[in-house]
Amino acid sequence: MRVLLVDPNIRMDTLIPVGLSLLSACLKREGHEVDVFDTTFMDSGYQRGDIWRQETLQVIATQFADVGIKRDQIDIPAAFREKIRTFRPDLIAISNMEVNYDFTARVLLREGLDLSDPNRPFVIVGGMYPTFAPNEVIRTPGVDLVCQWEGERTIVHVMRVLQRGVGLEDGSGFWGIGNLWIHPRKLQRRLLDAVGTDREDLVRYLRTQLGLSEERLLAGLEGYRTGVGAETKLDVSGRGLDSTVSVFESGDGILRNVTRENLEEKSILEENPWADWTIWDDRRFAKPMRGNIFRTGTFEMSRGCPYRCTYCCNDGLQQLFGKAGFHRERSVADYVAEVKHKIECFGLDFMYIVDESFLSLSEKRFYEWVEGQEEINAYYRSVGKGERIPYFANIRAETVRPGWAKKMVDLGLSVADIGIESGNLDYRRAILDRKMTNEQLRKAFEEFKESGVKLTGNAIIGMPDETPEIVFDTIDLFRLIDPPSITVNIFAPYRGTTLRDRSIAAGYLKPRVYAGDYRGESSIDMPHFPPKEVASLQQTFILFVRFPKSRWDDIEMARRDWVAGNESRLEDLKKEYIETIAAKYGHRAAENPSYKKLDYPEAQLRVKQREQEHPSGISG
Ligand code: B12
Ligand code: SF4
Repeated sequence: MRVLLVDPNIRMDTLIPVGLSLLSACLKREGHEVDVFDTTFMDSGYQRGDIWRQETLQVIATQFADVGIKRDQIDIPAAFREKIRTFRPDLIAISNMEVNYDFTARVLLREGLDLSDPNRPFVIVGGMYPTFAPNEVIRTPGVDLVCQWEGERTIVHVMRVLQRGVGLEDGSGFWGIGNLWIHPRKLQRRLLDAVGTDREDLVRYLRTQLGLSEERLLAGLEGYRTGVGAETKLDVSGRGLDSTVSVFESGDGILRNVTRENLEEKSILEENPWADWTIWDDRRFAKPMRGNIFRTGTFEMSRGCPYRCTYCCNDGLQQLFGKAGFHRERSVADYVAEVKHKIECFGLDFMYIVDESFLSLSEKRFYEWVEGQEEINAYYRSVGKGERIPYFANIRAETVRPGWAKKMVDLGLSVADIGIESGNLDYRRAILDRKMTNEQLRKAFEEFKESGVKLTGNAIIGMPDETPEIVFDTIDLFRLIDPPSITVNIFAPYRGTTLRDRSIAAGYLKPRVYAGDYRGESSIDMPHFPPKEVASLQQTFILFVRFPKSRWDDIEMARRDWVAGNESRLEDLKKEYIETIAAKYGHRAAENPSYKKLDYPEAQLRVKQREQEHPSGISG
């Protein structure tokens, strides 16, 4: 059967998506045919994500045009319809973050799907946004299924049901599949008969005819937690599905399978095949990093973070799935084998490790990884690519043990992030649930600085009940630490996080509002610290950190001017910063970016050769 994976990427964020690549590998292992509809290089009308970082001096402008990459002017809904017409998928599988859900609902589902066609492909939506807003997503016209969190096992089970073709109309065929919400076709059809295919009408109908209040429609997390409706225990053993499940059926006929097997059984990371990258446009490998553009591959060594910062998805995931067994690790040997294979097939010259807290691991595992990375580097040398392959990792300050920073740098660590977030200890501890001391943060940076790596310190500004004074505490801590590189994000109240709930309770955010992109969009509105003020501090944050305090009056004047709509003073300061200070921190654009397009057919051929060596498919 055929599955069309969809990445509704709206801001030209490159990097190979780990989640969809794993789903593709799982589906191919079952014998399904997979294709992808990827909007990354289509002009969606949204500004490119890295522009915010460039304009606020966080990164050096890199020119995608220099490596032949640009956004194409394409009628996206028409291209989507054409893809569906030619590929004829049995399932359309869409991956969403909060920032691109509105685009998905409006542009792809509403304009791209023919809701009146009874034989239209089934649609499943997964990723972080559906995980935390299943109640809303399942009611989007065109959506049949919603996957909460991990999708590897779920999508395979869904395909088995579609293949069997039984219980599709009333949704009963899908009962028992872990992490799944179902909107039976029968019910959808009843709605369509009643109101036609217009989305606004449908939403109105759902609200009024079914008595679903706005609150109810959006009570995703709460509804899930309390299991709205009657609970039925079902025995579905013998159907190739999980053996017992709870199904919650609410009055509106939508079914929720509330199983948590994915986290409690054998770790999914132990049974996953290797990610399938053959589905992606080669341009997705091009990742700007510190002024260069590398041929980058994405890798996962562990999944889930043991911490619970209140603005992060891990807070919500642990609320949904519990802490036990949440942080899971993959075998180092399997990881090493896959990295070598991917370097060979895809000509990588950079590794981006997606783990959220790379050093949250035991000493034994750390040294296992050291050996593994040495093996990867030896391989990299043997194919004449260089001494060692540079890599990126996310690091949490308290997890940096003595000597580890040096080891990581010796092995090729080239870029890494450490979250400072707020420089005010009380705020950081009480509101963000980040218990580390300022001294721990300073020391972590010191360890890496001594080893000569360009570590990035992350800040978040504009968080609920934060004040401009607290932001200046953060600026002071950044001045003390003096990170080689700085990222300044604007707080985004993503669904599923404690800080979102706090923002709503304080009246800073309306429950229906989508959180924006934290690189540059304010979503909350605090009377004592309005969005424009927050934005002005993002504009000037790096200047306040890097210039001597004797220049602060100039910077403050430029900030006030900027708020009033006059940008010239700020532009002059930015120019001065780039000319006099940025270069000192090594911020300069590479003359010859490393990314080169690889001859894809050849890469695919090599993957095919490997498949013959490993008959289990693309897994190792
Ligand atoms: C690496 C990463 C990036 C990379 C690469 C993203 C990419 N191309 O995949 C970069 C740097 C480009 C990036 C960019 C952004 N990111 Co980011 N990113 C991450 C990070 C750290 C890891 C992602 C990952 O690979 N996880 C591992 C894989 C296995 O998990 P997964 O992708 O979620 O997929 C699994 C399930 O979700 C599910 N699933 C996913 N899709 C589908 C689809 C179907 C049909 C099904 C059935 C299942 C399913 O199954 C998958 C396998 O189990 C996450 C944090 C996290 N915990 O995930 C943040 C995270 C996803 N990012 C986030 C954000 C906000 C962004 C940005 C908006 C801002 C930014 N960081 O610059 C942009 C937007 C990019 C875009 N595409 O629109 C947020 C999303 C919050 C939200 N609720 O929406 C997260 C959760 C971090 C956070 N703050 O909490 N990001
Ligand atoms: S340490 Fe990072 S990934 Fe972990 S909960 Fe905090 S912000 Fe999220």
